[in-house]
Amino acid sequence: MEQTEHTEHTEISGVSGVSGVYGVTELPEQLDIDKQPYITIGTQGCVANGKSTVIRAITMVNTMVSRKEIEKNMTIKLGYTNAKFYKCRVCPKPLCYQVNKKNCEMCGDENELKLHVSFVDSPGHNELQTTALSGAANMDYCLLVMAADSEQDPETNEHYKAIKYLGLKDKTIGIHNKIDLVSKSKVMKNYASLRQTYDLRHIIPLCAQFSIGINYLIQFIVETIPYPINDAFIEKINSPLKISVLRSFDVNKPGTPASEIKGGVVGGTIKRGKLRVGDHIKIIPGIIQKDGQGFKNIVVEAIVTNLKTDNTDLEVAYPGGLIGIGLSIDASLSKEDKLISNFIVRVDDTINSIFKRCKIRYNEWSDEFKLKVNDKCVCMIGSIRRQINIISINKVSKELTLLSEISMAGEVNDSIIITKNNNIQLCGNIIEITPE
Ligand SMILES: Nc1nc2c(ncn2[C@@H]2O[C@H](COP(=O)(O)OP(=O)(O)OP(=O)(O)O)[C@@H](O)[C@H]2O)c(=O)[nH]1
Ligand SMILES: [Mg+2]
Ligand SMILES: [Zn+2]
Repeated sequence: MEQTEHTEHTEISGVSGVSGVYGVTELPEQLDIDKQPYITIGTQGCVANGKSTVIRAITMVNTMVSRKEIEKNMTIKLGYTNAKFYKCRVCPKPLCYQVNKKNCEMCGDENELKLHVSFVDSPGHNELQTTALSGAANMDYCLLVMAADSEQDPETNEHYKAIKYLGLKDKTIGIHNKIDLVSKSKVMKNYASLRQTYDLRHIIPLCAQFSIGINYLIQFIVETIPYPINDAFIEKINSPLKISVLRSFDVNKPGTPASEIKGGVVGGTIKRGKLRVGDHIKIIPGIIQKDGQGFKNIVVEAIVTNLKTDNTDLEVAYPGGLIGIGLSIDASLSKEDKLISNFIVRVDDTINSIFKRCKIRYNEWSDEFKLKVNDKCVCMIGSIRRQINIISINKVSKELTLLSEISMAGEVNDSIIITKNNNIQLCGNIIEITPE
């Protein structure tokens, strides 16, 4: 990466250099689905349609953990939980499929582990749409949750658009939730209209609140999602490291003695590559600070001190789910999600750049888009969210140039989403970067 007058690096002392493990080609037999989930399933859908309730019904875990979320009974931040899907070799379907049960609940036999997934629970509220989009951009499969009692659902339409533009339509399971709230004939009518509105392969009826139909959903998940370790996955993990930072924390409780204070922790999803304890990484574009009239970014370098998925310690982490990454940085840098809106790459990465201006090629233009030159919009590259100005639009070549006041990071081919007033305008890929 080019260092410019606006780009500084924080220094960390005692760094002994890059651990010499890169370039090692991972073999499939080194991967163990028991240790880490290699699949991420996200939820999408309008506020209060029951996304968190569906995840709770499957996993018995409440993904809403912050006080504000509990008080308001709504998801505000991305929620995470891992789940292991087992199958009893003896018992009949669908009850043979059980979540987080090593031994069969019915016959006591040892279950067979079929899938290990990480659920990402997105908020549905319109104002939190970019949070939902950063969840959507990191999922392999999606549960689009619709509610049987709501006729008009413009927000779910937005989420459906996101799924479509992100190329996840055929990896989405529609869930027709809250069927307990309306009559059977209304459910059927509503189902027919969902079929008209959404071009999804599967829409499954459910009452998540009382777990009615949940066994069938669990069976469906196990039987339709393929085993994750395949050639494409091996290629992905043997590519250069890139992580989307989705959360960041200070895990020290007030009053922790100085000798026990831990460094900063980020929650990230590995998009490609692998990360080991001891690796030397950089966080780009880094910390943003006001600088006179404008802003400057400070790239943060660090050593990985520990890795976790849920509560399991890992020596090496691969794509899938949210990985808790302990870093050799001051925890005040990462408190309260301060490091969201960044990528993590190897310290010597040269593929990604830091920039304010780029050109993108978008996938499709719809007449409902209201984008014009000089419009102020929001763009998302991974979890990086920026206010941008549209500099030019060429509808013939489907190219658009944008400029942000604050540095972004990424590489050619990264996917990008542009929204205006919380409506998705278009999705595309970066084709040209003007580095700082
Ligand atoms: N009757 C009924 N209520 C349900 C069902 N599923 C969820 N609910 C209720 O609907 C409300 C919203 O559920 P949540 O799971 O929080 O919805 P959400 O989609 O996660 O909401 P946000 O995260 O805020 O977008 C809660 O009060 C649930 O108890 C269902 O199948 N039937
Ligand atoms: Mg929720
Ligand atoms: Zn059994």
